[in-house]
Amino acid sequence: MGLTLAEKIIKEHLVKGDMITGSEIGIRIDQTLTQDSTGTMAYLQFEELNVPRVKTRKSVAYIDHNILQSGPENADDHLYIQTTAKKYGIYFSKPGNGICHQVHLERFGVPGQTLLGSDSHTPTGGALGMLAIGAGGLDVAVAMAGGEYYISMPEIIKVNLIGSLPPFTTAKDIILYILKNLTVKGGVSKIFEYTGDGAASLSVPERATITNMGAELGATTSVFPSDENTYKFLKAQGRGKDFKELKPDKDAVYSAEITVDLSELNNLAACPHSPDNVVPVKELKGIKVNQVAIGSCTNSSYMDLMKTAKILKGKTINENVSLVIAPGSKQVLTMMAKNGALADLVASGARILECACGPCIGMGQSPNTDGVSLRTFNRNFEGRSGTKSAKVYLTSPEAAAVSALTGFITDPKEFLGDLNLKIPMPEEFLINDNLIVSPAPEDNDITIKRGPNIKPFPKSYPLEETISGKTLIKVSDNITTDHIMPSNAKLLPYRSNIPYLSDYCLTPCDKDFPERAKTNKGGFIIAGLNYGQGSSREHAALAPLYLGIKGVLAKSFARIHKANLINNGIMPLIFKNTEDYETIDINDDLVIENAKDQVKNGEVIVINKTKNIEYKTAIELSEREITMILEGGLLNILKNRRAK
Ligand code: MIC
Ligand code: SF4
Repeated sequence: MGLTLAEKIIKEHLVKGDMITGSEIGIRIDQTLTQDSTGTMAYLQFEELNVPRVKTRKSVAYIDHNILQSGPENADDHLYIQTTAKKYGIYFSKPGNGICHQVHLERFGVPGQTLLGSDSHTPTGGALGMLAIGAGGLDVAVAMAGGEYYISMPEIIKVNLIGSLPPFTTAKDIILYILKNLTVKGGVSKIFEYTGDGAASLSVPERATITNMGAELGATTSVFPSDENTYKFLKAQGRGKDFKELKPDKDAVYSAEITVDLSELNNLAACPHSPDNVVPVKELKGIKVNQVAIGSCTNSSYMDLMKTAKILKGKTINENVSLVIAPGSKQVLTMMAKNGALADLVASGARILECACGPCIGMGQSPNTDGVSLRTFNRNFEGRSGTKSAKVYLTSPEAAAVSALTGFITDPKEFLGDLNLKIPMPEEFLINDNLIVSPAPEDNDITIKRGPNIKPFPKSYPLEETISGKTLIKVSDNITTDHIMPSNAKLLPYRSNIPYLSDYCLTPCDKDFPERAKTNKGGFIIAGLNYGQGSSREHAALAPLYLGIKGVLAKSFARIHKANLINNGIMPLIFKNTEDYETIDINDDLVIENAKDQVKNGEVIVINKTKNIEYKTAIELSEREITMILEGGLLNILKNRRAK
């Protein structure tokens, strides 16, 4: 029986387990990436592992999220990451060099290799035919130390792209179309493997828009074959030697198949407040726009911004619109500075931001109260922009640029007439890696610089026999990590200070939650479906751990967040009867007896003493994960092992 492309890569990296859907496998990791908002934690954890040098083929630390320096915290964290990288064998991409996923694609990604990143959009690398997965910082730290990465073997879904895109319809519209159909929970435990003539026709940056936003489906990852277009991109990046042709076997067997006819697609937009709330742009016609933001790891490539520049050239943006543009990398920005396209952007009224995540993670550029912001990004969760009442729509750069000109949400087809927007792949990108700092040789005496904002991690303890506590909060479906651990310009500087951050934990859902948790010395969280979707931030597990959360009872969990809870010794419990969710209220007293045996058996009875009801819950753990829950988290296990 033939293999899919994802199976081929997994097979080549398989260290533990068998490739049977749903069973746990451990894979060897070739490359890692971190960014600064999760990186500080990942490197603190790496240090705890006591390994003198990273053992991966390549590890890169990027500074792209926490770039606003309104106090010393971010700069201190950058210095901590830079000195750690230098010491332990990690390449360091300085602030200004660009967004991790864009730069990694340009300068480091290699077809057929595995990449683990402490950022949920790491699957962007699938555009090059990598098996690229997002994870919590601790998992990335373990991978840097040479440990394998564990997932349950996903189902592999074939996405057959046929036909070709109509004018002004883009890769963004392909993934928005898939999101509309499959929703933000549709990809959990799945790998999406793209094939077909339509896939072959897309350039690497276009493929990257799709694999990037596969994260919004909740997918483990997405992957494209490595073909002629991959070679063209790598060659233009001066990395033709990294190319390797990769494709699925002809008789590969997939769990399911989806076909998308590109010729039938429209310009689409995700409406507030979820990336799967998708409608045709033309249905939004006439909505007044206050802000347009172009950039983010989804749509900030050279081609994306050149198209934007072509649309804006010689024109002025609408007087009521603020247009901000954050190029994905220094490479993109310098190329556009040299060929004059940057001048066209500036002349049209665009405000050029540094090459970083910027507004995507609420690092500035929050919209006005009740404002409408049209963004080329991947997430539009409520409040993520920094303005709770803002309405954020997600579109392609084409739709964003024309809307900036008209001041209203506008379908590019209606505005652009016969403008030729084809931007060919450059023969050569401008290559200058002067902002990538190489690590020091192995024997070095580099001193790591630690700012005063770095606080110790919260402690976790082995599981007790009887666990009791109150229901501290009850939340609905699709709660994101942005709800659990909000991120914005004010909070991101505290990513290495869990005690501080924990005062904001789940406050978008209930502002009294942290106080209630502290008063009751911990307890339980009750949630609906797909709890913890979105980012990989393990702070969404560390802050609850600090607040004494013992378990989360949910209808289902998002993959990375579930792994982060387990890594930190917090029980992810799944209601066997989803109606039970309705019967629990805040402040109910819950008890779990014989916890250790129940966890080992995979079924945990939670007794609601207040209501006199018992809930059957499943705790779906591998042997390895059972040990983590019993011993109070992965770091404890690794430390105990060392002490023996
Ligand atoms: C995001 O897009 O939410 C982030 C910020 O990049 C996160 C990482 C983080 O929370 O620091 C992600 O996607 O993993
Ligand atoms: Fe940065 Fe936004 Fe991409 Fe996250 S989604 S890595 S914040 S650009």
